[in-house]
Amino acid sequence: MNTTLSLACTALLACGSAMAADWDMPTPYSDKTFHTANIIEFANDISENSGGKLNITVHSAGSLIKHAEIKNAVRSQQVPIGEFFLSRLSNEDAAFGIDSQPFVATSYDDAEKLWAAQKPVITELLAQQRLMPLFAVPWPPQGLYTKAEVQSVDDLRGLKFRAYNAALEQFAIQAGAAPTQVEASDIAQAFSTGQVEAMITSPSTGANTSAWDFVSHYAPINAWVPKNIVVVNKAAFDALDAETQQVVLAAAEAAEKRGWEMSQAETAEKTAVLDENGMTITTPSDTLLDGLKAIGQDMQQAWQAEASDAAKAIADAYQN
Ligand code: PCA
Repeated sequence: MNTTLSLACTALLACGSAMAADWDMPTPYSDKTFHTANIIEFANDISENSGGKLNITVHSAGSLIKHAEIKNAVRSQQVPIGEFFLSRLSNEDAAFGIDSQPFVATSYDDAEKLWAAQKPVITELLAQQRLMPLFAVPWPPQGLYTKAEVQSVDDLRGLKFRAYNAALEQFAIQAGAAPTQVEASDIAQAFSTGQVEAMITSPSTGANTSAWDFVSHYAPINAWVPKNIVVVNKAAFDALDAETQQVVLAAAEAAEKRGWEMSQAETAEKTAVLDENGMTITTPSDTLLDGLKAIGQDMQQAWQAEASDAAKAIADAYQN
């Protein structure tokens, strides 16, 4: 060590803290959400395993940056890292939206296979924006919440329907419903003010928003298994020393594994919470499922017609 540097570093602590990085991390969903719990564990792993060289403060529920702006905030380096709902980027490239296409991947096994096909493609697309994916975790399969039992697609006609992305909006339109985009954190208010009267989401989001306060029936149609993704700005990542970079990558790998396990456990646990709170859980009829799947097929054809080569490559790899 040269003299200047050793003088500057005589107080080792001061030297260490000068090198420590503090990252703010915006996320869209509430602290009750398993994704958020998983991310807090990811952040804790990083501070511990880096010996305090990288400390991540999680700002949940859109409190620092609104969901719709998180990706661009990471891109512009307003923040170094963030989480968002992956398929919300489908307007940039259909490759980002394939996990939210109805009835393409409906189980965890399918979702895993789809993610294996999707990951290399979106890694390349995100790299063009100097973003790097760290890990992705699925929500439980998406089910239908209504104020009465739904026997067929006809029963959805005219319902004011909560949507969270373009694919769900399209699905609702084709079912004859009237969709409105509402963030997860605004669900209870949207129902209580009559803005919406039905929704498709996971048992997790249903239970976390006390869905029994505004709907009575839940049908696990398991229509798709969408993911959240955590991305980091490449410049922020590159500014870390090699050892800390390894700590981040290892924590990300552990978070992806833990997150998928948490998600699977949530499916049964949160469906039981809906039941315990008096909701009627119905097995969807064949008539209902056939009707919904027919909409899914139409949407898939439209998706294929407009998809980029990158997006089509995912579909091909997934189907083979
Ligand atoms: N919950 C989030 C996304 C998918 C899900 O299960 C939501 O409803 O907004």
